[in-house]
Amino acid sequence: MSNMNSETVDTRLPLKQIWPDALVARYRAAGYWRGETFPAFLRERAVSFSELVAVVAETGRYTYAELDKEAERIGAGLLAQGLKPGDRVIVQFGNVLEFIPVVSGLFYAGLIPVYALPAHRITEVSHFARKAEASAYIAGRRYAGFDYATLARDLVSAVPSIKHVVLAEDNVGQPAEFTPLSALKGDAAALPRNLDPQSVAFLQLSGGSTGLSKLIPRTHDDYIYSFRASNELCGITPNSVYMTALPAAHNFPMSSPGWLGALYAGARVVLSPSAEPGAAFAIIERERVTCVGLVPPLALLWADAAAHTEHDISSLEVMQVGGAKLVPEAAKRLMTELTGLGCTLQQVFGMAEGLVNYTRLGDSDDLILNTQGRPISVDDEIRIVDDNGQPVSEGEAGNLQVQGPYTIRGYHNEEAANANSFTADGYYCTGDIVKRTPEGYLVVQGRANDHINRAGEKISAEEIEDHLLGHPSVFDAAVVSIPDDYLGERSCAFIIARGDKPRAVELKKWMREQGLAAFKVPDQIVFAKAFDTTAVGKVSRRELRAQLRQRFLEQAQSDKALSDKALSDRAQSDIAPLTQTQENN
Ligand code: AMP
Ligand code: DBH
Repeated sequence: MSNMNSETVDTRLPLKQIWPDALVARYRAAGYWRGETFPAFLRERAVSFSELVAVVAETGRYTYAELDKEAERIGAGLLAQGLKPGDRVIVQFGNVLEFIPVVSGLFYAGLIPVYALPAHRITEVSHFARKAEASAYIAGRRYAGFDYATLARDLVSAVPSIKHVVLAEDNVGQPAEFTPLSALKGDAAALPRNLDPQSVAFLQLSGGSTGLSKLIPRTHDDYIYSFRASNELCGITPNSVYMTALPAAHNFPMSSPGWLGALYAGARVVLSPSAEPGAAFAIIERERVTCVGLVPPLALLWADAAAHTEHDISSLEVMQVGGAKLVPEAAKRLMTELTGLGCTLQQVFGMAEGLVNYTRLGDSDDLILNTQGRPISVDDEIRIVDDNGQPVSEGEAGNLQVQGPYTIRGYHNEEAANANSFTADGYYCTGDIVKRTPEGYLVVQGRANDHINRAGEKISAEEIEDHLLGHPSVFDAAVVSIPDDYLGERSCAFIIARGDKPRAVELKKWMREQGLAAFKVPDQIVFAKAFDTTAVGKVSRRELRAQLRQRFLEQAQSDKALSDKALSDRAQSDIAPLTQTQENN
């Protein structure tokens, strides 16, 4: 199956994605998998586009030739430290200049990046490090007020496989506790050539629909296909300027078409450390940004701000919106605003596991407003099935399953989860409930599993419940999503206290102190006296969550006079009827 030859470096990995031979042959014959690798295409662009600007960030910019040189220095420097091709390296940066040469350098060295988000803290990062059996951690020293040296120290003591820490320091010249990024150097001749294009290039993170995030192995061939094809559907050319306003390690701004698509095209990548319209608009004006990807709440914020900004943002040609559902009314508002700017709205429904759907730039307003697009590839095989795995009638809603040339066949090191997330014939069960229009476009209706999609950040109910149960005053916890005008969904934790009831603010503060990403701290806490149990006294967590959520919503609806603000204030304390109903049981 692999096209290894004597010159090919074997990255020693159990990290292979196994597509059936017939599919491998089909994807190659169709020209999706071309045997390209990340280092090969990056080196090629350094020649073809050498003097053009590749990356712009707050602290500077690199041409393609400079990016190549910097990637070579970092890659060779890491090998000189004793890392070996195939080793996994946790990478944690905000939207800063160093991020792209670091990732490129890892590719050059045949090292496997594991992408952490800047918001992740020791709980998440140590989990990724263990699952990936990572050997190194590379991060920016400081970002958004957080000092990653603290996290590095905790990580080294928590995960013995981490033998190397490299930090992009801003205090050059001081004696360094960890290797400064700027100090890396090595022999470029030591960099491997001819990586296997079917080997795993990096580990991306899943949103974690159950428990902690899982690691998603993506190969050179499959991922490069996904952004090469995305470039075409999003109009990316060497003249494009792509802005990364969401965290650059997220799959959406990385590959749909993302900064990788932009680099593949020889376009310019602009990293914006802030997605706040004031700051981002100034950058759009300065760099003449043509394309940006946003989550729905940000897109709406931008549309409002665009109406009275002093900045000239007329260079914007495409605004992509994805990561969470953009409801038709919001899409309409957005489209009206964007049309005035001469900018096209594009809906994107994707997942780090693979499948990405886009509305096409020339689609009718009806399709753009009311659907989440259609798959990139005619070889993305979609099934929409009922809970027994049987196909639903055309046009009916059901569970979305997919296999295709850039959708994974299994998570890394997750035997149990793989049994649930993949069918016997290898389709990925997305957990999304969708229906298909006669034109073959998908409309997202909801999802089958209990995660909260908080403005595009996926939060597992189970993971948060597990953490809450660690608090001495929490007897039981159930976490659900509640519709939210701004975030799309917010998280709400129903808590049964043990002994003295803690205050909601204290519980939230305690959660923040657990070394968890801040977006996982429940937005709301509601105390209950008891949860319903089934007749046999056993609780199905899913049913329980559904029931609590339903009651909460019914109650909110029954009191129409209650403003959103008043509702959330009240939710900080007990909600009487809920508690009472529970008492009656
Ligand atoms: P992840 O697996 O963490 O990459 O998250 C992917 C999930 O985000 C999908 O399975 C959907 O549940 C959700 N998602 C992404 N884009 C959209 C969209 N445009 N509309 C609705 N849900 C979306
Ligand atoms: O939400 C996502 O994970 C997502 C959204 C749009 C994604 O991974 C993508 C496009 O590639």
